[in-house]
Amino acid sequence: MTHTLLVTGAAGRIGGMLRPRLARPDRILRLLDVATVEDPGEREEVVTASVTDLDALTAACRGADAVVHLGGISSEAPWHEILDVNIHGTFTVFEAARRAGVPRVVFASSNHAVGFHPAVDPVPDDLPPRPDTFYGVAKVAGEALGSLYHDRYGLDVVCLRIGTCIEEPPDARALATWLSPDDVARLVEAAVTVRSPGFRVVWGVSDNTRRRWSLTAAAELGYRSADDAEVFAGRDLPTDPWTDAFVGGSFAGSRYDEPG
Ligand code: 15L
Repeated sequence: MTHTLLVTGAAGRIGGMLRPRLARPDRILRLLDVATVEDPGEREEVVTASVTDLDALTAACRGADAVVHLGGISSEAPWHEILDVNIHGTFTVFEAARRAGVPRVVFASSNHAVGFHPAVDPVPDDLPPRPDTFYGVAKVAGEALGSLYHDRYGLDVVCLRIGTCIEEPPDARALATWLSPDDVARLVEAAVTVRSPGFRVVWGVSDNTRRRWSLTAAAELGYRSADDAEVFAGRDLPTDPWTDAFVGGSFAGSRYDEPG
């Protein structure tokens, strides 16, 4: 049987990592973004729409078996933008999934939902919200929406508190927080396919030698990391004073004031 995965924010960095890695002969990837999705393949469908458009999202959800919600602004931004794209956009995704009868949503949350927690070792799976930015507040809101849509409507919802998901660690902090391109695909695959997860919040991180964040909850989904940022440890990577202070590193340390 062919399965359809709707991926929001598919033209973004993580979307680009996932497309080749989630491709399966029995799977259609339905790729939604406001930006251009480059070179769609045979088993890829493109939907040009904003995550804030409920009608478009509901139409895109029809016939899908799961939604992987990556769409949104990927770092700190003015409040009204975060509110519209990241908070309202995430509500729209859950509501569209419910309306269209999609049983599962995998939500790309972030370490910045809990970024003002001290960077202790180990950091457990069940950290309560402590956002370090408006961006992090939106991730907390997304996790809360996931909890509501699970409890109220029975959707399976897996929230991934993603670390630094990029081709190679850009700084010293990422030697601990890196989530490799192959590992993010392994994690999303586990979250999409595990039987009846209910509502879960797990860390999204590779099994780095310097990792502080627990992988116990992610392992319960069936995720097994195969990568370790330590292979990049010999490089002269920039560091900052916030790495060892807060889970969210410089997002917590650098002050942002709302313009105006
Ligand atoms: C995130 O959530 C951001 O989207 C990304 O740009 C990185 O800053 C990452 O967290 C991180 O914490 O390294």
